[in-house]
Amino acid sequence: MKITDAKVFVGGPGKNYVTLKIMTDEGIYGLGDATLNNRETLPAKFLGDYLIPCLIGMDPRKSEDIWQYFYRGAYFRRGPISMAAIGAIDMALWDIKGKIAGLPVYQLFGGKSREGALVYAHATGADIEGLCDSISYYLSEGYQAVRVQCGIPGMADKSYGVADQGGDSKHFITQFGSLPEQEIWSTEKYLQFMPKVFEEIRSRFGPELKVLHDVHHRLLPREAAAFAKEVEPFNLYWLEDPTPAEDQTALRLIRQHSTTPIAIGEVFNSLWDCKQMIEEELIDFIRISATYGGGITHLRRIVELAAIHNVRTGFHGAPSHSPISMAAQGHLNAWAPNFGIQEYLVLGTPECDALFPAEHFYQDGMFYISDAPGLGVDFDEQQSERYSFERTYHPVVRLEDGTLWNY
Ligand code: KDG
Ligand code: MG
Repeated sequence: MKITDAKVFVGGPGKNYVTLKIMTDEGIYGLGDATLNNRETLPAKFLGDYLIPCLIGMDPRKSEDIWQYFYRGAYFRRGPISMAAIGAIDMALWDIKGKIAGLPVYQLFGGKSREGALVYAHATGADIEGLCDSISYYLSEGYQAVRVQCGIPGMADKSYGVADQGGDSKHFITQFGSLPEQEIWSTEKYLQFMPKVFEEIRSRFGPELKVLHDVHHRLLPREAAAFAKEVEPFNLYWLEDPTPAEDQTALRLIRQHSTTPIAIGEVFNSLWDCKQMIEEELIDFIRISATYGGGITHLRRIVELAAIHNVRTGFHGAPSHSPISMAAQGHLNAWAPNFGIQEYLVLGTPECDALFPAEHFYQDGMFYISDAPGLGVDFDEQQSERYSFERTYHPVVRLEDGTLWNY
């Protein structure tokens, strides 16, 4: 069996998805996702200029060797652009493997460890009232876990993860403007207000609700340690990205002072970004995604390492990724012995469903992966002609005195 061709498409409904389609001489094709949020053309270009020419003629069944060829075989390794491109190839090869076997990909890992995978939604509000309305909405939709982000009084801008007032929090997408917007952040105001938000949520919704919160890399290690300790009584399911993710040792201070569970990793692109924090058991959930994490082959290696160190999965799944990557993660979630939770935003607009037809479904707070062979997602090339690339950016963040800060 040989790879005969591969194509990359950039675009989608309200979002630049980067979709790779690998064709073979036996008519079977595989799909992969290389969507690097707000940098979408770069993995697409890397695939087209450098990786696809090498792929032609390779045996698509050799997914391990092909992964090693592009990773170990490269002099300049890692980084989100390169790993998103390798990740898309790897997903597509697993898709082909499943289609050859006539099996859903999770069967190739060892089968299902659970039927449905617990998911969490994004609840947001400009103030506590708005946030509680948003939580109530998700509860009425059957969710058992919600990420909560709230506007901070006195802060000039909405804080991270808060939809514009009157905006649609159900489809919150972190891409803005054709040039970066600027947000102003105050750590002091955030630290004063956020514990009150958790207190109010617990008093209104009780102890059962799984409450998650994303600090989005904004705190210094000492601040994060104090905050994690202060919010312990509210029994968070996780506190995400308390400090900038590149400093693995920053998490030691948090661990020494608090038992609040820590989740990190949505910006990681390799095992080497999280090896130390997993081995030292400084975190509770690993959030690396199949897209920029080098695909299924590499993510599975991380999940295995995490499993022996009591770290559970909590893969990134904001609409930064396409339904192809969400399916790849869905197959891993069905199998992983150390599965924790999956971030899940409703991608299911009619336009998105038409572009990526699939039988996977959400029900009562759980995501169910279909039994279709391969990843179980298709890509409608005719639909894709409706869309093209539109440049977007993440915002940049400054402190109130003008100092540049972490988005
Ligand atoms: O591209 C950035 C987004 O994916 C990120 O801001 C989303 O932090 C995020 C999350 O937890 O979903
Ligand atoms: Mg996050």
